[in-house]
Amino acid sequence: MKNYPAEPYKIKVVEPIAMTTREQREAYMKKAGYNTFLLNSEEVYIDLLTDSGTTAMSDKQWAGLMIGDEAYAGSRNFAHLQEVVREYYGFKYVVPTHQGRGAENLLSTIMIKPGDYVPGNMYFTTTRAHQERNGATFTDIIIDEAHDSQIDLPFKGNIDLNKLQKLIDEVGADRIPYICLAVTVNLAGGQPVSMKNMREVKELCSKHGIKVMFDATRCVENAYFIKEREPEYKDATIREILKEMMSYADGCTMSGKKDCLVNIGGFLCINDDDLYQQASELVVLYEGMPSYGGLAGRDMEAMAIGITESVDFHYIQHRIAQCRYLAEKLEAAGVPIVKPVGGHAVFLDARAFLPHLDQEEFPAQVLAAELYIESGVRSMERGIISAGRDKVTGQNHKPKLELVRLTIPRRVYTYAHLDHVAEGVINLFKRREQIKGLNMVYEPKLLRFFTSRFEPKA
Ligand code: PLI
Repeated sequence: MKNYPAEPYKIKVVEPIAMTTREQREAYMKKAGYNTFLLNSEEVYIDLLTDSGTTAMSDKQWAGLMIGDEAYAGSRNFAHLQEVVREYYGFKYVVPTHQGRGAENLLSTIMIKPGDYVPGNMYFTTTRAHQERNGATFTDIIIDEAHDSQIDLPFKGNIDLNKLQKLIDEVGADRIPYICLAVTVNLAGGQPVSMKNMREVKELCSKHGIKVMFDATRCVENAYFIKEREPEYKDATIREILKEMMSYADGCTMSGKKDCLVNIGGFLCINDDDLYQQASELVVLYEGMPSYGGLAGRDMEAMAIGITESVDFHYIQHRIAQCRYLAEKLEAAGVPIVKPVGGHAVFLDARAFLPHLDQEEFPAQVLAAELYIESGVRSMERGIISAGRDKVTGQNHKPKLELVRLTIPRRVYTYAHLDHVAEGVINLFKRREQIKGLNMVYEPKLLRFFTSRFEPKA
């Protein structure tokens, strides 16, 4: 008998997906320069590229679109969004943005001065790019274990307080405008941060006058792990946990395309009056009026409703169970994956999968390309290509984690789809020795993983 929760929703609308042949997929992959970002969606059977903006919205959210108030200023949907954000997250101000990186742009621009340091629990691509663009150095202060794919810890996203203290001692608190604490940590495998750690980080930062800014993108997944793994929270609701988490931050950036269950949208939250004033002046330049910030009224409505739906226990329990279901199938066949399984994806360990390849032959990139050819499943490289180059030396960053992310969109695929994914990965694993590396033949300067192109090595 099954030992996983069935879907807590039923299907009202369907979207047919492409059924392709292996020959077609080989041609599509070649045309896309062996970069899964450059495939057309119509060439993909199961799309696990990302969980960002790929959510299936609920009937209530679609109904919400119809009550979009598209006034240029003072839209009622902004008022609704503000009310929901205050109620569920507890922050004083919210500035809508077109997506998460819009909020990162505002936050980095108003808070960073050249020469500053921004510590964080592992980097995220766009987040670090905005920090560096404003003259800061990103410093990774996540616990060491997060860089090892095989260490199984309940809160592998935690900040190492000694690393934080050391940075403060070395550069001085006045050169650390804020700490960026991601809940959960995407590139570590979707790993959560404990409530205890958040509390301790806040205490240490308060002592030194450093602000704590959350990257709240997957905060609901983090709340679920706290309920499951931190005994004192086992009887608390997801909503209560979320609110307490946010009480340890001075603000947050949010990509609404993940845990707010929408296809587009994001926001910046701030408690400080003066910082809010600065953000609301800047948002006019980059996004729009502070009361819509790059979003249509209808999008703000869908996001407000999505926030209320996201804290439903059965929704989030099912989401995490889907990740575990896929992971268990892969592990049973000996496929190396990141442990423990996080909240939004299963990550293949490409180093262990393809031990015969050097990191500069791009094992994760080639694994993602081969998985598509094998099964029509689109995944994403999260290794040396995503990590980019050192801004000073120009050398490749060489992250310890060389991963392929199988990201599960919210409320989109069934367990049968995941069976197909598992079968594709396992087939590839059986013929892993035949897989050769890639040469990079085109490399853009910024965020190269999106558009770089490759050719198979001879
Ligand atoms: O894609 P945006 O601009 O809405 O959000 C940027 C962003 C910020 N933080 C984190 C942790 C993210 O995961 C994130 C976007 N992630 C994408 C697109 C992903 O595929 O994971």
